[in-house]
Amino acid sequence: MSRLVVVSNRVSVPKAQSAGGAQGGLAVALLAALRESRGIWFGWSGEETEAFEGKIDFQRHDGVTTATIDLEPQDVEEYYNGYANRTLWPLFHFRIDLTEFERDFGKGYERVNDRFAQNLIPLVEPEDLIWVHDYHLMPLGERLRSLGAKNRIGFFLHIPWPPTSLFVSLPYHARLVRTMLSYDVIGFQTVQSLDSFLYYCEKELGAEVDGRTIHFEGRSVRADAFPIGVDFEEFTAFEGSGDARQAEQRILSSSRGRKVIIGVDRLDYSKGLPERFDAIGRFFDLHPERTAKTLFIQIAPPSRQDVGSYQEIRAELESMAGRINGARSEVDLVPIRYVNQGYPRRELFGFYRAAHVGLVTPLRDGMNLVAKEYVAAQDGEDPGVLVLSQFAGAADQLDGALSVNPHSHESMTEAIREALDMPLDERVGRWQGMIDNLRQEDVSWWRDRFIAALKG
Ligand code: ADQ
Repeated sequence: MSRLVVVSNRVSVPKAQSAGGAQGGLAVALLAALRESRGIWFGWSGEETEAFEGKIDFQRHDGVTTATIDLEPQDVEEYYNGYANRTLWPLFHFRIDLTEFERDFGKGYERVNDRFAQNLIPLVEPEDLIWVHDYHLMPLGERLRSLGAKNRIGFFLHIPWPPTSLFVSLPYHARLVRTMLSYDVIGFQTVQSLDSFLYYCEKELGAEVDGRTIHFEGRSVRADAFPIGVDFEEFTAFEGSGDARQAEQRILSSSRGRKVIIGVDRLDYSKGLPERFDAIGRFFDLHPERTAKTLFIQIAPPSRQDVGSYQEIRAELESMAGRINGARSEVDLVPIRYVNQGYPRRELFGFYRAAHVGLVTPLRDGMNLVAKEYVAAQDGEDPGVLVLSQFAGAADQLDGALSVNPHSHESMTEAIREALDMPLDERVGRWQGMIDNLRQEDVSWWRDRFIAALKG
């Protein structure tokens, strides 16, 4: 069996059993595959060092080796806060207004990809399968090839691939995509992203595209859609846990009979939070009699606090939540609870289960696992309703959700009303259609399909 080498910006170090449930489904799935193949997970430690001197920190847990390097402050600023999070992230989420094009960011990005390749290559054996993750590391395959790697190397993009008309605003866009054609397999979350990529390769690069195979300068690359799923077994097993039940009870008892609408997101402008808050405010304006009967809980831990646009959206949401509550609260009633902290996954399970409506309304999202987790956490005898943005990758699979356009407050307020009023038989019917998909197309299905493609 070939060994698997996973490469991502950050590495998830396997946790001791007692901390189980704190790790995300993606990490759990990748660690399982790494364990089976006695593989390596390589990436940035998340730490900074004044001068990088080639030190790799190796740790071994439970059959998996993690290998991490520190980055210099300039690398973190240019590669991570810069090119990854101020250039590629906004552009790939269709936010050209927030996209910053700085020459130094691009240089830092290439430098760190070089550094990853130089430090990884001595660890790679000839038969290893190498699986590179996400937008931080798009050129890594080409860097590894230039250092002599002949291995099968695959790349999976967790975020959307933008339409060509947007993508070409990136300086050196062709250079970036040409590096990607050093991979053997390139995976996207959705067919829409796949099609945008194939279109770019054909029209802008002049590659020959034959179905899902790209022929370019003597190489053949397979591109395909591999929608990521949740770790269904692990997540639904939380049903029996005391922590999940306690979390559910915390919401049920504190909401005192009100119907609960929940949002759970990293605090990020792609998640459509101001639009969601605005829709909630308008919903209360349209239906004032429901203010005392409805509670909106938004859980949104801050992320990427070193980037200005993230500080701005945080301030914007605080003031929106304050305004909406200020105008509608009573001494014993607050319509919005806005919480800036993350919770362990088993507690999230309980929160999802207590909520009558899951409001997942990103303006753009590669997949969105919260939508899938919300459905997986429901009680099949009395399930809640998922309200889902048409612009989340998950919308392709979750056809039992109420689909909304997050830019339209009419679409959002109407879906919220419909979800709150939906009769039991319709809720059950919609949920059943989705739960089978979540069980079958789970995170192991996603991983196994990608690895099968990578084996060729
Ligand atoms: P993210 O943008 O981080 O990921 P998402 O898929 O919604 O987005 O969430 C990933 C995980 O974070 C979920 O398992 C969720 O439970 C957890 N999470 C989110 N908010 C949380 C909170 N408030 N507290 C605790 N946990 C929270 C990127 C892409 C997505 C894609 C994933 C996986 O942007 O589109 O679905 O990768 O490929």
